[in-house]
Amino acid sequence: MGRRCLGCGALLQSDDPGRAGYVPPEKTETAQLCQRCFRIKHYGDFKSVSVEDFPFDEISKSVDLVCFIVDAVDIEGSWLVDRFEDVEKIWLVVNKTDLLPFSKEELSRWVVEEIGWTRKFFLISARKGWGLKSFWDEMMFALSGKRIAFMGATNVGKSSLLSRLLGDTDITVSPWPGTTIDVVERSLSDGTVFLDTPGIVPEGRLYGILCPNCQKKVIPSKKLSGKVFLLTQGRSLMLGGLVILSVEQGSVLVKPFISYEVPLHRTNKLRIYEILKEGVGDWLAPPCKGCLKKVEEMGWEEKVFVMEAGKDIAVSGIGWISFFKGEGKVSVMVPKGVRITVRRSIRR
Ligand SMILES: Nc1nc2c(ncn2[C@@H]2O[C@H](COP(=O)(O)OP(=O)(O)OP(=O)(O)O)[C@@H](O)[C@H]2O)c(=O)[nH]1
Ligand SMILES: [Mg+2]
Ligand SMILES: [Zn+2]
Ligand SMILES: [Zn+2]
Repeated sequence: MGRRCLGCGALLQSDDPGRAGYVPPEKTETAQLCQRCFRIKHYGDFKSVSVEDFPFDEISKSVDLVCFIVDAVDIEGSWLVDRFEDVEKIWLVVNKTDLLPFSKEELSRWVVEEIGWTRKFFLISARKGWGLKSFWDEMMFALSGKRIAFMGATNVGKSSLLSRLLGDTDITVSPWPGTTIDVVERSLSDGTVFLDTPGIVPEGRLYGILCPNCQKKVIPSKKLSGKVFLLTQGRSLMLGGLVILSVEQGSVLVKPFISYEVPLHRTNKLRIYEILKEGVGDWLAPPCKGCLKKVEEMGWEEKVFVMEAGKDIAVSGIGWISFFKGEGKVSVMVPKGVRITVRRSIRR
């Protein structure tokens, strides 16, 4: 067996610069990191590599515990827990809670009541270190000497979490989905083995169809704080040129919770096609021109919901819109296939 990259888990090789794990021939003997990880770490220069047929099921069966990580700002989109047959073995870990403007109690109650999760779960922030001590202590109390895998959708922070827990900065982390490409293994002296794994690519997550530049804008990096908009009948709110909320009947006060780098534009529904043609990709971006072309090729789809105060429309991979006054029939336009969920708001 060859050596693996300490950052992304790829088998190191010097044959094909286009494939995962490449290191230049003069570094074959000494390199700890592949060229791709080196570039991510030192230049923030990301290259996407496709991960095919990763044996998720085999890995989950081979370990004693699966820490299933979900993204607090996209719980529905990163909720792939159903893939696992053996739920007994899963601890749910909700990461990136630092991005939410809600208390731990509010989120905790919502996970139980709205998601219906009755098993063990942790609310953490790998970035801020929140909740890590009790997570670590419980894990070591119950499972020291055992095999533990970190699994979940791409970009939820699996590698960040392991890196932070172990104080191991070799593990590669990046703002883009698809960073880890094979198993990254680390062992403790007591025999505990940690496996960081590639992310599962979720279906219907909006930023999955965008270029790395647009992804960086759409994926929230700062705490979300909604700005209030009043929308009356016939009015629309555009989240960049990616999501369009229109009021068909009634009037509502809404608060979009999305990355501050996605501009919000309020307009008349009648003007949307004109703006999509002339403004989006230009003064209203993301999407950039290239991403807009891709969206147009896929097509748009529109869904209608009856909304009232206390509910959210969550659009996987961009954020959610909270309704907190009024009621009405609204339509949501998104690129075809993007997942939309109506849910009870986290803050009641
Ligand atoms: N705000 C915030 N960002 C986080 C947190 N944890 C991770 N991130 C960020 O999320 C992005 C993805 O982190 P990774 O650790 O590479 O995610 P991953 O799940 O390993 O992703 P893949 O390897 O692609 O499956 C990076 O920009 C991290 O800095 C967190 O607790 N809060
Ligand atoms: Mg990773
Ligand atoms: Zn690597
Ligand atoms: Zn783009």
